[in-house]
Parts: sequence; structure tokens; C-alpha cells
Amino acid sequence: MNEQTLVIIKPDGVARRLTGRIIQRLEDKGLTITDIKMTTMTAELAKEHYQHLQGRPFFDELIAFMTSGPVVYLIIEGPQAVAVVRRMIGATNSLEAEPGTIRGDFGLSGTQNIIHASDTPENARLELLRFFTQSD
Ligand code: YYY
Ligand code: MG
Repeated sequence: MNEQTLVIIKPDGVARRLTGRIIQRLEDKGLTITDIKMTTMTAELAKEHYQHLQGRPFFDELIAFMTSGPVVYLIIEGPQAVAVVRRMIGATNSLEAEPGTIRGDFGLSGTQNIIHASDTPENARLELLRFFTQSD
């Protein structure tokens, strides 16, 4: 049964011109892009998106980073897409992400880790609503 998940190519991924290679990996896997757009995230939406991290020492830096330039939003569809894409992006800290994962292959930073993907089907529903229904 098909599932949808939200992917965000973060400002560092866009600035480093990794968009095409990241999309290639998702399509090579057999996943389908059902919507795509590029905008700069507002601080309001960034704070809402990362509300689970409010109060952490890196929070302000994270919001500044996420709003520092354009991001690419993708709706990705496929069987167990949430879990499949989470495995493809790798661990949160790029230094610990396995080779073969997007973060493992392209990054060396904890906060600037190239890509976001929803972590549960419930969060995917909320995030798709947040970034594709409410914001435009
Ligand atoms: O879902 P994921 O992005 O893998 O991790 P989260 O725990 O949701 O954290 C969101 C975001 O916050 C992460 O991608 C980088 C940043 N961050 C950080 O800079 N330092 C940490 N110790 C934890 C998270
Ligand atoms: Mg997360």
C-alpha cells in the first residue's frame, strides 16, 4: 500500500547543488515524486516544524540555518515510503550516518545535514499539511 512522506532538501543541499543527485536517488529507488516546490522557509514555519526541539542549545542556530536560503519540498510516494526514505537519509548526525545514505555520503555536519524526511506516518501527514496545504 502506498504511503506519502515529506522530504525537504535543506538550504545547504540546495546551495551545494545536490538537488538533482538527491532526486535521482529517490527515483532510482522506485519512489515517485508527486509534488515539488522551492521556497525559503519562514521562521514561523521553521519553529513549528522543529517545535519538538525548542529549548535545545542548537535551536536558534537550526532556525537561522533553515531560513537562510531556498529549500526544495518534495512529496514522495511509495510502499512504506516514510521508513524507506528515513533509511535512505541516514542518521541525524552526518558524521555518524552510514556510507550509502544521503547524509553519510554528502555531509560532515550535525545541524547542516542536507535533508529532512518525516519520521512517522502521523508526522508525515502533519508535515504535508503544514508545507503543502496551509502555506500556499
Ligand atoms: O529527524 P532528524 O532530522 O534526523 O533529527 P531531529 O532529532 O528531528 O532533529 C532535527 C534537526 O535538528 C536535525 O536534522 C539537525 C538538528 N539537530 C542538531 O543540530 N543537533 C542535534 N543534537 C540534534 C538535531
Ligand atoms: Mg526529525
